[in-house]
Amino acid sequence: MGIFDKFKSGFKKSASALKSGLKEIIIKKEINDDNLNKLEEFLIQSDVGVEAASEIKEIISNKKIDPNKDLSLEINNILKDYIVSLMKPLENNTFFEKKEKLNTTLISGVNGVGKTTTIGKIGKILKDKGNKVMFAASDTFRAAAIEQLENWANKVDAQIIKSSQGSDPASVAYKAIDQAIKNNFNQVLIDTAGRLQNKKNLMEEYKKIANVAKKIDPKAPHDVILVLDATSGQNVIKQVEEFNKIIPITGIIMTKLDGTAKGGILLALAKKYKLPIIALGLGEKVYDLQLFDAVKFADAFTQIN
Ligand SMILES: Nc1nc2c(ncn2[C@@H]2O[C@H](COP(=O)(O)OP(=O)(O)O)[C@@H](O)[C@H]2O)c(=O)[nH]1
Ligand SMILES: [Mg+2]
Repeated sequence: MGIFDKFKSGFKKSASALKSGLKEIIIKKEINDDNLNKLEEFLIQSDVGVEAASEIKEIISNKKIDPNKDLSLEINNILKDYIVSLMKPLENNTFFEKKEKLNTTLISGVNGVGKTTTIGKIGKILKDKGNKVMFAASDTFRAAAIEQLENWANKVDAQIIKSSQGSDPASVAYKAIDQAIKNNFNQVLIDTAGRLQNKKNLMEEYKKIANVAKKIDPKAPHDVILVLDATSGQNVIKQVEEFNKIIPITGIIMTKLDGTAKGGILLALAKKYKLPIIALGLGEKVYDLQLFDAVKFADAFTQIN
């Protein structure tokens, strides 16, 4: 399966929800309030968010569409244009460009969203581009988390700095950056423990990682990537808000877009926050991370066959 096919198949469920919405309009061969409302409903069901859904509805109802044309195609094109114009400015591939100097990235997010897995996948892309990559096992909360990151480090041939379970996450990050500087690494990816955004002490600990990193490199962390799980629905909006308050987020990665009918959440996020979208997770394997491309996303989201 090529990368584009994989991307499309990842969105099959979201796209099929939309397809059912379009069917109503196509059968009736006209765009009236009733079936426009149905389309809006389907968009909301795929987590596009109320704001974007009603905007799309508005655009379609204001367009003079020739009823002799293929309506599903026409509406699909309108939708595609909407998505591309909204999301094209959020593309950011500079993150993956080879860096000349050390770049430190803090990976944050709540429990189980896919942080550790995503670090492994990012590590592979960066390695393939010729970077020297270091992982910092700053999720010291569970022994299994350290082991999981270590497995990824072995798989993608990255270095890892770790400590024992329960040790100070900030000191692991400090050590990793220190070693990276001494040994000419140009990428450090810091794993963190999944924390609930409403647990104050855990959030303090998260903040400390960034503060300690700054002591050794005033510009660190250069990137703060929030990992979000597409299956969490509208909760992701709250997560962005809370995490952004602690340390400003420089980009997001949305995982688990394979196997959900709720891929529209990315649109809702784009509408609400203008945060760069770094990449999308479409599976559990090493190559299942796609750099975000607005046109590909729009195509995959609106595929009707
Ligand atoms: N289907 C799917 N599963 C994923 C994806 N990313 C991560 N996972 C799985 O989600 C689970 C939690 O991932 P993990 O990296 O441990 O999350 P963390 O707690 O945030 O570090 C694991 O079983 C991963 O294999 C993805 O893009 N798609
Ligand atoms: Mg983890």
